[in-house]
Amino acid sequence: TISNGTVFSTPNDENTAVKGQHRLANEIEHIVQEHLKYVHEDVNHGWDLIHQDGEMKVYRREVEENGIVIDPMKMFHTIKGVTGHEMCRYFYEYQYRMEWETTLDSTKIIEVLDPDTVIFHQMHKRVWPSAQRDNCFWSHIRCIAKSEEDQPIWLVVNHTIPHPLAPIKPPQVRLVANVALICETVINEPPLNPKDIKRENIQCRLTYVAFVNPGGWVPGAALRSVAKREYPRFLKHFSNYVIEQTRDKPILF
Ligand code: 18C
Repeated sequence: TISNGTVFSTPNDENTAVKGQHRLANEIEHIVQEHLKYVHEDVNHGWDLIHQDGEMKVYRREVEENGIVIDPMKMFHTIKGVTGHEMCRYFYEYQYRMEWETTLDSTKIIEVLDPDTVIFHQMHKRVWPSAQRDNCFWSHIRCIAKSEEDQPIWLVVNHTIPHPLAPIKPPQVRLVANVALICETVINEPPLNPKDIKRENIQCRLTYVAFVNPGGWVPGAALRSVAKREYPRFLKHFSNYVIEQTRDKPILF
């Protein structure tokens, strides 16, 4: 469906609810637009490159709020052989979550708002000596067309919200996160017939941003070292996971 140059994807055809017409629609729209606005913000000022591995670059901005470390993270990567849609699809869909997410003890869907928007409740692994963290968030996938010729942008945003079906149960601590995975597909040496595009002709340019408040005090130095280790690990592991999953499948544009 094209309206004003914007295409809202239809990934899932079991339409149980009308797309984009639910109580969180306005909030989600606002957060999605914020992410799109800052996606090309340059990282030369105030951001430290804390990890680099081939095409992968991980940046961090050191920020504390009331003595709690809430460093924003921003990472870039280029992944060969996959599309932006594929990266976002595997990131969004519940059934793959435990196969690539290494920081979780559990995940469940507690509400479906529309085919592109669900609410998850997740329990993270406990990192000694801090309390275990959980997170309740809406997750939204979207396709944004730029023009007829360009490949669309695909994105997923996960944003914490309270929910009656996910009360906070101490000693667990609820973290507050706002993360976005934003992907574009690049087609190299495109064959004349688009049907002849092969995995070797495609790559995905990815930006991932994370604003995470641990939701209670944790030793800052420990948090920074866990983050420095875990974010690159996540990105590498998740990318390899999608490469493996899609290798012998038809390309999902
Ligand atoms: O985006 C990711 N996952 C999404 C889908 O599951 C999810 C995003 C969540 C935001 C980040 C959550 C961070 C949780 C940290 C809990 C404990 C870490 C466990 C480590 C296990 C060995 O919607 C992928 C997210 C990749 C996250 C990388 C880790 C970030 C570390 C941040 C530290 C948080 C503080 C808690 C522990 C401090 C210990 C001293």
